[in-house]
Amino acid sequence: SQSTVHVLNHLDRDYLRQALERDVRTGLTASPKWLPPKWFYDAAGSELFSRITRLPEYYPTRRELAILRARATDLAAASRADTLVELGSGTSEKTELLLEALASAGTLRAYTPVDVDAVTLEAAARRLAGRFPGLDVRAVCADFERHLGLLPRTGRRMVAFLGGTIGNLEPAARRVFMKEVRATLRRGDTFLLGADLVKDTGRLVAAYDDSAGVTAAFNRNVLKVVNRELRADFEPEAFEHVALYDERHEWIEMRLRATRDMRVRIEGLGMTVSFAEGEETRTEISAKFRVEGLRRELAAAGFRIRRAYTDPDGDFALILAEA
Ligand code: AVJ
Repeated sequence: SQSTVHVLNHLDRDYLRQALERDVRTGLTASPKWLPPKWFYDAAGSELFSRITRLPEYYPTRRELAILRARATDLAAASRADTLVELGSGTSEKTELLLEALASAGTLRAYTPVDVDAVTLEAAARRLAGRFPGLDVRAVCADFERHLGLLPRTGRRMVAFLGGTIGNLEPAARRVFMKEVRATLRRGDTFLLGADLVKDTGRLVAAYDDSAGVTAAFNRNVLKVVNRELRADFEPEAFEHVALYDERHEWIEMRLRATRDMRVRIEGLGMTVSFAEGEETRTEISAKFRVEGLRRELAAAGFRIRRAYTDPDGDFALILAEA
């Protein structure tokens, strides 16, 4: 039986352009300045993120994989899902373990990866369709914060949100997001959430400031995206990569620090933005969690906790919640 692959591109160039325009205008006229992390992920940014996941300092991917290796069979049995929907799927590398477990359990029928980067999305969809004969792969190029309404409405679904990407949302946005995921699900459907846990500050900071400079290149990539898409003249090398841990909020912040006074022309927005030497633009937060806090937030969104696992070192959590 052949697999089928459909790619639904909800993010056409106009939509993407408008969303980027709005974000860049809003973020770079704010004080302090900020840019949302979703714009890291063009093809080059996705490739840099793949390299990050293999860095010695970046533990989350390996820890989550270890949990999946140990628990995928149990998660598949507990969910009895036939349709796996993965938000922010990227290369879908870790997903294979879940798909394998669901296939072995005999329930698997369909897989819907959802990602903003169309190139990475389509490559992953084709790879997994080749790997799982008979699998109905319906990839959706969309922004998971905005397009949950486009997800499949049939079958017994598991929505997976892995890798700790939930940490990119601020607490208020996280509450809204969890409630929206809950609202798209029916009783018996499940939500599988991967989240990075609070730990020693040194290890946290090292994971976002690696010695090879890959995270720095990933951080600066957002400026290259703005240059290309909005005809701007940022000099990425004139910005320094900053990663710090905010103990009060329990999140990592990535910033780009201007190394000198600069005026940047953004032709596509008809605006010029000034940066003072030392001025920092926030490009990402990556919140770190406690298992108890995650349980509480999921319960507040209307989920019942079915499983909560961590790796043996307690670095990362994987929680299966049921609608
Ligand atoms: C893909 C959002 C989970 O926050 O750890 C990695 C992105 N940023 N290094 C994370 C990221 C810098 C990553 N997430």
